[in-house]
Amino acid sequence: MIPVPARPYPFQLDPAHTALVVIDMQRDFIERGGFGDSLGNDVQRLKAIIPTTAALISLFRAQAWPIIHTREAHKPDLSDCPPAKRNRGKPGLRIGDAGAMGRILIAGEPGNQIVAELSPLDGEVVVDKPGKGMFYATGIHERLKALGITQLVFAGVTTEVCVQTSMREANDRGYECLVIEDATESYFPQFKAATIEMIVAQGAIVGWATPLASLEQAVSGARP
Ligand code: C5J
Repeated sequence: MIPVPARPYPFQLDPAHTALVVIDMQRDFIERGGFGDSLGNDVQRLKAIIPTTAALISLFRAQAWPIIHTREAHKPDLSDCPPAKRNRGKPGLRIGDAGAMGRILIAGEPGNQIVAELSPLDGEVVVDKPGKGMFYATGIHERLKALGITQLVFAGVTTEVCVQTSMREANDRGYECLVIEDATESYFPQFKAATIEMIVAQGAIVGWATPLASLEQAVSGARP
């Protein structure tokens, strides 16, 4: 076990059973002209975590620990997008509508690709998820179980929507979860702060939180 300084108390990282999950670092949410931008959000806030997230991915690649990338993505025929989800938002800017980077949140469209700086490598798992959470209708739980994964380290966007939902789903399925605070972001700083507090409250009721530097130092200190 590698003890990682974290809130609310040190996280005991089990290197043989840990995977990184990078949530929805896709152009739709992060680049100008994407879904997030078209809804009036400041995408710069999300773009700013790309270097930290890249460093986190590099750390996992260097250890040959598994990496999972997710995308919020619907089928082109929208058969996996309930009307209750599609009908929200501004007309013309809804899921499946034509945007500046192709159809919004549709698999295969330019805007649905993970940003170039964080492109998955061959062998890394890429999960297209129709929900906010990574477990709903994806089969990822079975894949993680087959790999023997019991701990998940989380990064990505947005903290209070897809990251938090995925952490809560993971928590209920028995995973120990650690979120890297400076590798996740929200369009709303107060939502990010509140989410981290909710996660670590009540003795890590959802999981643990730590900055990347703490994880890096713990892992490098544990090297033989
Ligand atoms: C949102 C996400 N915010 N990836 N998706 O709709 O958090």
